[in-house]
Amino acid sequence: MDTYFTTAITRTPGKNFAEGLTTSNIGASSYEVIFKQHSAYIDTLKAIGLEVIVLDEQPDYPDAHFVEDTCVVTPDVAVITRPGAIPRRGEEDTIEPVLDRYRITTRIAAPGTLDGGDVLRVGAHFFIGLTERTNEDGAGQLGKILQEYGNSWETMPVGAGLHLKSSVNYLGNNILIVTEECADKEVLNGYGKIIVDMDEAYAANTLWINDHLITPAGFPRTRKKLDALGMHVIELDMSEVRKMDGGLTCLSIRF
Ligand code: CIR
Repeated sequence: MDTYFTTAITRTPGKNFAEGLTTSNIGASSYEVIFKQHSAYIDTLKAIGLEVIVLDEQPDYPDAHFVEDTCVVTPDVAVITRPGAIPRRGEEDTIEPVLDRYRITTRIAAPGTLDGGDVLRVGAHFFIGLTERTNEDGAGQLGKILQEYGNSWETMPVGAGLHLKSSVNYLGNNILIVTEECADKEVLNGYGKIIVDMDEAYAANTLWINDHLITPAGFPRTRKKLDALGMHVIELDMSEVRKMDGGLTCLSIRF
């Protein structure tokens, strides 16, 4: 059965957010604009009925508003990650006390590395992407914990994009949204698929919450495919978030 989400944890971007890691070469990002885009994101989550926790900015960690990477939350447990990017290591320590209020917490230990952006939950099954941020050891540690709580898991190598969820996301009802590059991956057989066109690949990072689909603005062919699913589709401008290699899923922890 599909998850019903009630809560989201977010963090306000710091004024130094543009000092965060990025590989995209699409211009300098503006604090005023990202602040507005982030506020619109929070308003949207509230409007669809979630309780939204907004944590204070973390000036020591310019990427800290990408909270998703710091943990993996299931109905039973919150696994605090060990982020793969060294400048981001420590963000997870700021999230653990927040998650302690909701779940038993446990941690990924060295030499494991794991970013939450590499973990896709489809009910009680988890796909763990192997990337520059998530290694076999980190995936194995997470898998063992998930299994202890009755979940299944498998790894999948990710060839393009920063994280697994840059390329594949779950939209409920056994449907995935995938980039063309991931469309034929054997591990994803058995799911319905929305395949985004190559030049709209960023829109594969569409966020599904309780029959609402939040998708980045500016990808009309993907929008049309999402509309055909009959769910409520909301577009949000993610321009400044994208400049820092982020997307809709990474701005919140949902459970
Ligand atoms: C980073 O490179 O870690 C950040 N600038 C972007 C993280 C985006 N996170 C995500 O997609 N889960």
